[in-house]
Amino acid sequence: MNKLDIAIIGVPMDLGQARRGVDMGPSAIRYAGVVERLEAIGHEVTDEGDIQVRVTKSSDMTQTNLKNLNEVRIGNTKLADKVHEVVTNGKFPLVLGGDHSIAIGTLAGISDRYKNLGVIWYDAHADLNTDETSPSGNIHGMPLAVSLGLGHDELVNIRGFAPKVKPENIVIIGARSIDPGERELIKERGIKVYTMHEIDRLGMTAVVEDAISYLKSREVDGVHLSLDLDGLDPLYTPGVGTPVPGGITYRESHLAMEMLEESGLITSAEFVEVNPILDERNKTADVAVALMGSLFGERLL
Ligand code: HAR
Ligand code: MN
Ligand code: MN
Ligand code: MN
Repeated sequence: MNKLDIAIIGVPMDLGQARRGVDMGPSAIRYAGVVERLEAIGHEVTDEGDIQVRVTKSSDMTQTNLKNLNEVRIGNTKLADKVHEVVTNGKFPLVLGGDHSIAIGTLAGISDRYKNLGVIWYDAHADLNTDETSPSGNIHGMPLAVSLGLGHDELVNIRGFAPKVKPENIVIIGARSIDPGERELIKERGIKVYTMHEIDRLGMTAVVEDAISYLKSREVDGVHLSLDLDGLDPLYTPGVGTPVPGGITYRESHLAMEMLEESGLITSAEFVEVNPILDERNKTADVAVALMGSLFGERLL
């Protein structure tokens, strides 16, 4: 286990989707003992507190079908600056959500540090919609497209450059709800996707081994893990806003985290979509923290 200097950043963001309560995700994850858990492994952990998300509701002047565009942009800009600061100081950013729109800010904050950043997107969804293809107008369904430089300018250009990632450096794991526009984009850009079909068929061991060797063949100089708790089956993580049945199991997820830790590739991470209002006794936050344990080197023996 490599001793890390981990900086925890909470993002109480609930404006990228329609269900309130996901803004309490960072509190629920802290309550589940994230700091103590990572310290017990032997890491240096600093809780940097929360990014201020809800500013006074400013009237949106932009003509757009995107919900809360202005506030999502402002929150993500602050997050991006904070993540950039943390990375510049040599720390490992661990971002706690909040809905998945915050990946826009996280990726904007880290990507100028890596010339060839890899991304692992662990999620039931592809989050590859743009303002043109989105069926909902919810920005949490768009962050991966935004990071590719596709979608609304105000989101795409956070921190003044785009794109943040290359399509061939992305690996999606666990997808089982993909919209028509997303499917087209996946094919057109050649994005690597391990749907539930591949996980069922090959098993999680082969999927993660393959994902790791794929990213190595891309010669990535860092890998960001963006883990949406709805990637797991709602049986294990009921406290999410858009549950999709038929998901990844608890054991498979631990295995994936352990294998990613052993690869030594992961240089930043975020855990998103924890909604304590929809949860059962903080179960989803507990699972998030347990998975972080595995990702950061906790082992049974
Ligand atoms: N694809 C749908 C949309 O764009 C649903 C997205 C739900 N997204 C998340 N993130 N929970 O993975 O609206
Ligand atoms: Mn997501
Ligand atoms: Mn920089
Ligand atoms: Mn999702």
